[in-house]
Amino acid sequence: MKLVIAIIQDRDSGKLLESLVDEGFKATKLASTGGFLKSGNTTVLIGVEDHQVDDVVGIIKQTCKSREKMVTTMSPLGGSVESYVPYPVEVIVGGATIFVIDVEKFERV
Ligand code: 2BA
Repeated sequence: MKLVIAIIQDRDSGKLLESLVDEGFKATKLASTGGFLKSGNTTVLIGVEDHQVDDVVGIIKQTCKSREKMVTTMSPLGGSVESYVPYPVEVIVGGATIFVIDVEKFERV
């Protein structure tokens, strides 16, 4: 058995969960926060049989879109570390960041 962990954008979570449930997969949604942007994202846990991993990854690819986000960062003014000016930087946020890990034991009691 495998555990698929997908970190996705909040706005894709409804569609992904709906598609997973429609296809008969069980999933858990967790509220999470990205370390870089420090803004909310969604982590979805999906426990599946080994042969189902590609199907789940396919559903994630179909439902989660990458988008550009503007981040305001601080830059030293004229090389001086005492004065900083804010400037916008564009980052592309996935799609999805997907980890697939082996499950040693699975039980439902
Ligand atoms: P964040 O850490 O908030 O990162 C959001 C986006 O900012 C990233 O999108 C990437 O485009 C950019 N970024 C992240 N760290 C950066 C850095 N040190 N320098 C420059 N740009 C940087 P994604 O790569 O699509 O990641 C989306 C979210 O997935 C991340 O949100 C984080 O919550 C998670 N994630 C990505 N890679 C991970 C990893 N190796 N381990 C754990 N979580 C990860």
